[in-house]
Amino acid sequence: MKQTVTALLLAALAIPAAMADSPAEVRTQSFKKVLRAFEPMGMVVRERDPYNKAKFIVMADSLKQIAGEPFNHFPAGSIDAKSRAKPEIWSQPAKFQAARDTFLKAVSDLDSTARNGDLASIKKSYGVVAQSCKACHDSFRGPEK
Ligand code: ASC
Repeated sequence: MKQTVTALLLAALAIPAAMADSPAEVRTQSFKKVLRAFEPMGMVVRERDPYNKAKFIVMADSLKQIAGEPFNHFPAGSIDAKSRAKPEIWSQPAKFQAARDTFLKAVSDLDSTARNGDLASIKKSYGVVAQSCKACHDSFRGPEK
């Protein structure tokens, strides 16, 4: 009886590990969070939503807080059936790091502009972030599988 209980407990403990997402899936979810933090600012920049300085600062802060997180989820060779990550991420690590740093700098600059700049300068800073997304995707993200 005691052994059965122990076995059941051990089996239950093993379930979360078996269901855990792959590193690539965790990474994708993390990038989606970043995109969801970025998009509301795009609505303002495209003048679909009104510009409110205090609210924009909150959005820029939120993006800055999480922008680096996906980059903690690139263990070597973590490409699964769905992942669009290219092998170049790991074969050209300096180039990949530079692309990440460019993105994080652009996000930080957008946050500064949100505090100190007007809507026109925010639009420019937002564009630099979007461009840094695209530059990294062009080099390091393959087509949808
Ligand atoms: C986005 C998004 C990107 C970049 C890029 C900008 O909102 O999802 O990948 O901006 O499209 O050109």
